[in-house]
Amino acid sequence: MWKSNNIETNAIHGGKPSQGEHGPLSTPIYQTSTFVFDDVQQGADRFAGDTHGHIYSRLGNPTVDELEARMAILEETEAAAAFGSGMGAVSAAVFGLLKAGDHLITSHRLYGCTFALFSHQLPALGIEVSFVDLADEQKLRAAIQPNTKVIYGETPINPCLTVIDLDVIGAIGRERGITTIIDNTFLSPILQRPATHGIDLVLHSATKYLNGHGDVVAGILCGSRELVDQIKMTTRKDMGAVISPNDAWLIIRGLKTLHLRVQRHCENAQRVAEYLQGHSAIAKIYYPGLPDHPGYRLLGSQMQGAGGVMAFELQCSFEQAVAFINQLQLCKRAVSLGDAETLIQHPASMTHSTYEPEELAAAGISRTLIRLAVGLENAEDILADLDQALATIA
Ligand code: 3LM
Repeated sequence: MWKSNNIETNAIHGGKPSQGEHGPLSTPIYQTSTFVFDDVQQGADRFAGDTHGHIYSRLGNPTVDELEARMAILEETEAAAAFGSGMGAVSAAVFGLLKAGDHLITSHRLYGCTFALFSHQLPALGIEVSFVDLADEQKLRAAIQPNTKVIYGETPINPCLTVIDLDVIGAIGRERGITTIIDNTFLSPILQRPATHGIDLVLHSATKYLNGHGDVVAGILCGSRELVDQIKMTTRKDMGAVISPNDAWLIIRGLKTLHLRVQRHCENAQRVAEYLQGHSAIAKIYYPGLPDHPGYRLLGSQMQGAGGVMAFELQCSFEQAVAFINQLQLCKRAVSLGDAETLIQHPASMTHSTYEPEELAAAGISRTLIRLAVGLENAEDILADLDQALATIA
C-alpha cells in the first residue's frame, strides 16, 4: 500500500491497493451486497477468519476498505472503520467499549445528538456518565472512578469552539488505562491529528469536511488495529451502521481536495471572524483563530489552523437575532458544516435542541448564539452578505 510523508499526497494516493486488472485511476465502486465463494470451504474459512476475502458488505467492502486505509494514514493510526453516519461511529464506539456498570467521562459541551446519546441512552442501559469540564485537568482527574473505561470529548467543541488540550487527555488515558476518544470533525486530519497526542480513537462525522460537498451522511473511527477490529466485528457488524460503497466513493473523491478546501475554509473564516469582531453589533465571538480565544495558545502546536466554524452573539434581542439570520441571502440557513456553501444556524433551537434549558446554560449556549460554518465562496461576498444583514438590526 502506498504512503508518502506528506498529508496532501496521502489524501489522494494513501492506502491505494495495487493496480487492479483494468488499472482504473478512480477507485471502482463495488456496488454489491454479497461476494461469491468458490466453494463451501472458502466461505467457511472466511467466516472463521482463517483466510482473507470478502463475505458480505455489512462486514466489509473493497471500496469501503480503500476509504478506511486512507483515513488511517491521514489520522496516523493503524486502522479505521467507516460508518453510515457520524452518530453510527459514536454509538458503535461507546456500545463496543462499555457495558452496564462501566463509567464514561465526557463534557456537557458536545454535539447535540452525542449529548442525547450520553445523557439518555447510556444511563438507560446502566452505563454511568459524568459530565465535567475536560479543559480542566483537576476536575477531569477528580471524576475518574475505578470503573471509568472511556473519556470522550470534542475539540474544538460544537458549537462554542472550546478547545481541549489533547496532550493532557492522552496522558491521563495512558496513565490510568482509560480509552480516550476524540471527535476531530471540526478540524479534520489536515489541521489536527489526535492520535499523535496519545488519543486512542479519533472520530469524524465524515458528513462534514472529509466529504465536503454536502451530499453524504457518514462517519469514521480511526485507532489501533485491535480497537478498530473489535468495534468492526462487534457493534458495527451487529448493530449495522454501515456506509454504502457509493457514499464511501464520494468521500474518497472529497478527500482528494481536503487540504485545499480546509486551507480556504480557514482563510475565509479568519477574515469573517476579524470582520465580525470589529463590528459594533457583535457582543461576543468564539473563534480559536482570534488571539483572545483561550484555544489560540494551542494554534501551531495541537492545531495547525483554527478551522472554518465560529459562533457569535449579537448585541440585540432574540427576535432581532432571528431577523438577522432570516435576512441573509448568500449564507444558507442550514445545519451541518464543512461544505462549500456558508451555512448558518441557531444551536439552541437546531443542532442543540436536544438540550434542556439548564443543560444549554452548562454548555455555554445562549438563546441568541448563532453558529456560522464559513464556506468556500469569495470572502468578499460572504462579508457583504453579513454586512447587509447586520445593517438591518443596527
Ligand atoms: C451539526 N453535526 O450541524 P452525523 N460529531 C460532531 C458533529 O458536529 C456531528 C456529529 C458528530 C451536525 C449535524 S444537526 C441535525 C446536523 C462534532 C453532526 C454527527 O451523524 O454524520 O450527522 O454526525 O453540527
